[in-house]
Amino acid sequence: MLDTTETDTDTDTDTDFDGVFDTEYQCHNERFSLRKTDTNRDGEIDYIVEFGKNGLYFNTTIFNPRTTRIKKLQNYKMSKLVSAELDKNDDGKLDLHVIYDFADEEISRKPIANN
Ligand SMILES: [Ca+2]
Ligand SMILES: [Ca+2]
Repeated sequence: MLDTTETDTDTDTDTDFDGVFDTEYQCHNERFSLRKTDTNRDGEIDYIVEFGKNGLYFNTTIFNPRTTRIKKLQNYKMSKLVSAELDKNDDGKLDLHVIYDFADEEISRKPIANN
């Protein structure tokens, strides 16, 4: 049965007022669920933030603006960065897993096996 209380809205925002929409917000049940940004204004989304139910950062995905492939995936707990996966050699495959402590210091980094 369809829950009619669910709402989804999209909002396009021109954050630097240059007349071009660069940021898109997606709302679910009147809270932000996703924010997509074209940080270098080339028309391609290169920065995506996903918000958790509490409205805090859940994870961010950063794309390499040059290759438009995924560059970095960051995972948050209560808006605190806890871990990340990175593509160090720009081949479009995440190859390094990093874990951070409470001070955003790296406490471990280990390679991700690519196949
Ligand atoms: Ca871009
Ligand atoms: Ca790689």
